Amino acid sequence: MPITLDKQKALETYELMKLIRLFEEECASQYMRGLIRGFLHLYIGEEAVAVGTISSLNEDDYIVSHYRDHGHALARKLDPNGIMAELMGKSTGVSGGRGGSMHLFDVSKGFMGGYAIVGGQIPIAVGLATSIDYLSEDRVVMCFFGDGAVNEGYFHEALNLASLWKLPVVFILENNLYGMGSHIDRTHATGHNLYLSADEYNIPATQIDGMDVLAVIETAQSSIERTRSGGGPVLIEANTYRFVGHSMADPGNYRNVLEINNWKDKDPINQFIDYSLSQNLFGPDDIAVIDERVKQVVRDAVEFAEQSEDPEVESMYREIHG
Ligand SMILES: Cc1ncc(C[n+]2csc(CCOP(=O)(O)OP(=O)(O)O)c2C)c(N)n1
Ligand SMILES: [Mg+2]
Repeated sequence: MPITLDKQKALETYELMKLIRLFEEECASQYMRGLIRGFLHLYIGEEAVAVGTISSLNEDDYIVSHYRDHGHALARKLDPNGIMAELMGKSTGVSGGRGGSMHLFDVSKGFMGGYAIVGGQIPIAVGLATSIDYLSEDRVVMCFFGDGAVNEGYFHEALNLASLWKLPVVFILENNLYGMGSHIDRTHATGHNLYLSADEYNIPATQIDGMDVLAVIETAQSSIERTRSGGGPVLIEANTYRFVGHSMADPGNYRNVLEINNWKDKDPINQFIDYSLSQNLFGPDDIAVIDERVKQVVRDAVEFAEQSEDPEVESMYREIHG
């Protein structure tokens, strides 16, 4: 029996996914204008994973993400103005303009960072979970990583410890089939069912359709519940796809149009609209209102970021820990 949403939850789910999509399309434009510089990894196509999982957390739970972190930050309701300002390197950015796209951070939202080292965030998540355990807090840590991270040694070290110490971590493996230009057939010995790696460490793991936000919500809710009630870590492998290149610098020649179009047919936002309309959860008028509101949020974010000041040169060495 699939999960059912009430109207308010359905509208919120749609709005967050649409916000991520439009915000990131705008990021691509601002990158082309030269106002966002450096690396820019977009999450377009993967929105259902961030929204379905993060909207199922409590406000004081922790989140640790990777460099493809804008979607997670927006789903966690970090201020879109502060995110855009961070992308443009402004002092009003969520990390003071010194982190950029890959290092969004907001402790007040339990958003403990995007990290650029593939899989480097996984031991950090386990460290946070150790602190929760030590302090006997009622929190969980949600840790996002890609298929590429499964091949890193510290993924295995971290899962081993998390399981041994029954730590409250919900691992979210975003399997978008590629690590940069390499398909998982060329990088992983099995090429599929990556979630089975968790078996080795006695961690319950599930594989889900990451393009179906309802499936994501359903599995996220039960997995979070299990971990929160002392059941130890869990792992969810969400099968998904990025509709765009690895980063803005990637022309994507390693994928063919047919494959991309097949995945675009499963667009998580379109699928959710079709479902919601067919179930009378909301109507075209609701969609029009939300779309207009989201466009305004994105416009405001760009204006805020453009008008913000660059960080002071003196701030360069502030908050650096060696
Ligand atoms: C330890 C390490 N090795 C290599 C890189 C270079 N690198 C950056 S992103 C990336 C691909 C990672 O792919 P995946 O984990 O599947 O995440 P996705 O980009 O698909 O979301 C690589 C190899 C890095 N940042 N860190
Ligand atoms: Mg990947």
